[in-house]
Amino acid sequence: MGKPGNDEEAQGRARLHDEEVGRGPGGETHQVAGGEVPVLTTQQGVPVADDQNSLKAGARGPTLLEDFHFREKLFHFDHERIPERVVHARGYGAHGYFETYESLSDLTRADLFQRAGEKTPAFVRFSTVAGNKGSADMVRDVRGFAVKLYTREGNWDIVGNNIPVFFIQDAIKFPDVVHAVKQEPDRDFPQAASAHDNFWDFISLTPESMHMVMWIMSDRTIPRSFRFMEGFGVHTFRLVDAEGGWRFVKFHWKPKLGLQSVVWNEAVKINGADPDFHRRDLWNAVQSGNFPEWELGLQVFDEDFANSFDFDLLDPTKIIPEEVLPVRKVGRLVLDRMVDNFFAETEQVAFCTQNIVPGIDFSEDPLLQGRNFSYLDTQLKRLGGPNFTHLPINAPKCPFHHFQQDGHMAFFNPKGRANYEPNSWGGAEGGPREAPDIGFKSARTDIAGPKLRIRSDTFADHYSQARQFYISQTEVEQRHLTDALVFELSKVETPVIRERMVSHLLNIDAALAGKVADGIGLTQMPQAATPARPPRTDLPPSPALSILQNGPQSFAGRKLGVLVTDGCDAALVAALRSAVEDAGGMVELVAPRVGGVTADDGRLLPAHHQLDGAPSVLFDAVAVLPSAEGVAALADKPQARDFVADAYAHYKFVAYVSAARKLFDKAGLPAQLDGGFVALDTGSPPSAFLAAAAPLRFWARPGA
Ligand code: HDE
Repeated sequence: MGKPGNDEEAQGRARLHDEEVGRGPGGETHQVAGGEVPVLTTQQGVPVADDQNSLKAGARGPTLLEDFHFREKLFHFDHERIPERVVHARGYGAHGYFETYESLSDLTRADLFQRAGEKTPAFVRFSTVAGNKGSADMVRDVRGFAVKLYTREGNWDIVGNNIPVFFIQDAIKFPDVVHAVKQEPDRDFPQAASAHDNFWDFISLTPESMHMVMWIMSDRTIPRSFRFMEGFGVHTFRLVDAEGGWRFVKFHWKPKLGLQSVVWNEAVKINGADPDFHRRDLWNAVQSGNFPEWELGLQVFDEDFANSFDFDLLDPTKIIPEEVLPVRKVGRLVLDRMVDNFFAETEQVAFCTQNIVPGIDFSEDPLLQGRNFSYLDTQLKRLGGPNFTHLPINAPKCPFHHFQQDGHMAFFNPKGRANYEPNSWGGAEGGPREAPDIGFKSARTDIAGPKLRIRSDTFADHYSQARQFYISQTEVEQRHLTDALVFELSKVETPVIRERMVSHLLNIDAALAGKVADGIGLTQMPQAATPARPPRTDLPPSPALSILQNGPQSFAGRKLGVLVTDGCDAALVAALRSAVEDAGGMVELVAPRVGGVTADDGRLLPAHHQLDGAPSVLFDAVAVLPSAEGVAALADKPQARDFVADAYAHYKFVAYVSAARKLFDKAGLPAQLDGGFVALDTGSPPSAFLAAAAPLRFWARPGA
């Protein structure tokens, strides 16, 4: 018996990992002040007597080389880091499952789609692209949305983003776009920011990126939370059925709680107040049992559709609007468990686009084809050898049997005599054999052509869908997009690069180009860039592309920050809390001291945050509930004034009591409060506030 990874072996691996490696030497324990604890040992399992002092020749003498515990400890520490990912270095993951709604056997033979109700274990890692591992969460950037599905027929990785298109059409340009966006090499800044010359220089010389530019300048790149963003497989893939027939497919992940982003001024402040904002959000949601959920949607189409569509669907800078081809929801992804250890799981997880399963296949998209090389290659560098699939986070959860052996850190080499095939050793001794009936088969396609280093003519339209995206946005969203372009280009120091960008915008929307030109102080409008193919202006708006038209319908999953002082109305705070919790939201109290406040009933209300550490940018909406006595001291604090001024400036809904007026006045809020303010002590119950706050922002406020 015993080829690598048979059932028993897979279980053995789990046992080895959990019990032996994880829990130390044979369960030996001893009694200390805190109770019964495991004995500290070296990596070799030798019990350690003193972990505070190194071995010395005399009390003040040099440390001795023979101190193996000291040397082993430092040696291991010195090697704790592995190379961070070249892109997507900052990420955060969670475990969960994918549940199939109904059998898709008519479309694909992929095992996970055969049975309604089937649950497939999943691991998801969200990330930013440009920032280094320690960068802030809320930077303007594309978010990675990488899903590993441990199916019964192997691991399937959908390594996607929260934007359905990409900057470039051919993988050969990937090192260039990544070099351009990351820190400039002579100065090593800016960190995690596209607002610099090199990025916009490259982009303005790469017209194919214009569609993606519209997406990255929209609020899609400042998502409120991983939980409120979409995911996309980006490329066209294939679904292959049991008879070998195939159709094209595009993958979508739709958040159950609706789409939501923050505004830019808020993003800047969140990065200071809580650089781990997205991590903390996912951690808190999962740990409190509010498991985030997305539905998997498919856009399935045949070759006739592909041939008659406006654009080439092998081009990853193009989408199929949902209004043209609806997204069919086929299952749900639920994240219900955080990792035991960040490094072992989230850092060491190795996603590869080449990881597909029978029933799924690639398309000829040249970006996808290039990725299929790059991911495997990058894991070798990052994880140090070819056996990264032996790590528990990367190993399949189904049985697996093969003859691959040796290499760094080989945990599970074949047992027995056969490590090759064909061989003459019969039965189990001979090891696994190929299975033509159930094994992976590529979709049959007829491909022929001259060998050429070329870009297809059918990829030449660079502006039409950029325009379609722009005109699909609400007025507020268009304003944000314009402001983002003005912000980014204002950070560009070289005037010709700024002008070159405006020359592209002229091919997208003249009014947008005009506003950006005005915003960056261009005195003369440049000529429009010469397009490779004349842009179309007849594509209709697609409401599915707007965040605000696909936002939340309730306060579920959202967070209310409640500012309180001593003497605040305990009954009102309690009523508000239960209304928010009934709506599926969360409440956090903010007080002058973290120890809490003494409410009007004499009881202590413990606070989650001290005011300095909890600006209103951390919340989806706020309630300002000071007592008449407490408000004066509050109004003297700049942090309290910022709390309400920012909530107002970020178009948030504000619940309040009359006493808060003094703070509002000092913070410079208008005397005539708008419809985003709901007074709770003059008849409006908390439920009315929550109903009003369902859209989460009061966009009618001036300046939005
Ligand atoms: Fe990636 N990408 N990528 N990428 N990508 C990596 O793999 C690459 C692209 C995406 O959470 C790297 O393990 C090439 C598109 C995600 O671990 C690397 C090209 C999309 C993640 C790599 C692309 C993505 C990566 C770096 C152009 C959306 C993080 C470390 C052909 C569909 C996965 C690593 C995680 C990571 C290469 C373009 C998504 C270097 C060559 C398009 C979500 O292999």
